[in-house]
Amino acid sequence: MTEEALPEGIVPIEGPLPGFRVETAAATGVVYLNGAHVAEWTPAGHKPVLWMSGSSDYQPGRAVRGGVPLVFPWFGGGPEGDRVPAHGFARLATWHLISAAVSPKGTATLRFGLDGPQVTDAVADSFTHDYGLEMHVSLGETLLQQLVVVAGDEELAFEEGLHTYFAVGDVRHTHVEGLEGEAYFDKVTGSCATQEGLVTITAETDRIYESASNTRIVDEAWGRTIQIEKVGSAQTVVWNPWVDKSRTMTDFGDDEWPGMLCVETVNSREQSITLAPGQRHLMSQTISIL
Ligand code: TA6
Repeated sequence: MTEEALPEGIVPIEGPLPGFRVETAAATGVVYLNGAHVAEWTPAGHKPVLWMSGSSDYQPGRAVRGGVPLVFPWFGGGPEGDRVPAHGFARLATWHLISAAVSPKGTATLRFGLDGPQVTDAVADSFTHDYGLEMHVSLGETLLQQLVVVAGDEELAFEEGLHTYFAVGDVRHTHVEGLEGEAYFDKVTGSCATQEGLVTITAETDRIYESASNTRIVDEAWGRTIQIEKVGSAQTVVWNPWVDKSRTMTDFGDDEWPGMLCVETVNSREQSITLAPGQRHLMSQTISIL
């Protein structure tokens, strides 16, 4: 799709990464071609919903610290913990724009594609090239993201995620509803547990919940509730690095952890996906301010 064909309300940008800025009556936002990465989304009349580190890298082929990094074809280090880069290579690859449109109400919909054969770097060579990905992003009063994975001529097994960084007023006065009673794997302690009551953040928190439920982030400091509705996802990951872990990340400011909370739409480990040749899988999330 050429720049000339872009509808009013969507403009190309070159910095800090190539991509597109959305400015409509419904919302503003930014999506980079690097990883089809939604970096900003601000619905009209609200504070920014997505968090972005002030220390993030913006280099093609490097992860961006914030917004909605895409996880494919493995989560973290993969089922055996031995895969690099962390969270796979799809978020580091340059996607292409398939189409762009703006609705009469100002919802901007951009569709991006990544074809397996396009991804030629050495890391991707450790994974089949016989697949296709599409990321559909609609930015308006709500944020809708749809990740479609299509298997080629071979069976395709993968993990996936939408690793959303949410902006909150103070994570110490924020809780997550919708995960009560759910089993989870605690990556901090290495043990399994069951969620008792609301999820509150009082230390480094890194949990993979076995839950297909919708969730709500209740931000007391900013007086807002963010709802995450999901389709095709069997797990929700909740992550905040807290003090010590933040200091180990060069692209994460030491004093930034109170302002963010990751609530992620995921299929990993026992919930990884296996597609038959030619089969498709859709995983989506719809984010809204209640
Ligand atoms: O989703 C939580 C997590 O797996 C954490 O363990 C932490 O590593 C986080 O992702 C950030 O990963 P990244 O590779 O973006 O630094």
